[in-house]
Amino acid sequence: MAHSYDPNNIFARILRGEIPNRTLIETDHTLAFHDINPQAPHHVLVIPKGAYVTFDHFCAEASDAEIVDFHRTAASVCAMLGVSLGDGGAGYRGITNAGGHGGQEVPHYHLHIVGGAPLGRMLS
Ligand code: DGP
Repeated sequence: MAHSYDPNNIFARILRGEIPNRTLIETDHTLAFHDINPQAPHHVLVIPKGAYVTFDHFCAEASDAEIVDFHRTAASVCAMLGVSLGDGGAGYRGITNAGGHGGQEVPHYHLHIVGGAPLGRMLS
């Protein structure tokens, strides 16, 4: 079944400039901005500019350029936040929620990057 994308979801409206956001990085294909309700000292959302609902939808339909740009932008966010192990940081967690069982609230694909404090184990 095809993914159906709601063009009026909150992140689509952020991308259209209808709702303000605190941008960290913007590229041709990707936007990274601070979460409005941070769950840790650092909580950034990375979203593609294209209309994709979930991780699997993005991977199936986005171009290679979009997919590479998305991940490089996410890595740049880690560097900017100082959480990357390569820069001597203490680490972070990347999370994506998909659909009802995944607890996804905003139906535009996004990667949460969370860090700045020990996060404990989620899956054990
Ligand atoms: P999820 O449950 O994975 O769909 O997470 C959605 C996240 O989006 C949640 O952590 C809160 C954040 N969020 C919702 N509305 C806004 C908004 O208007 N601005 C920003 N910056 N973040 C938002």
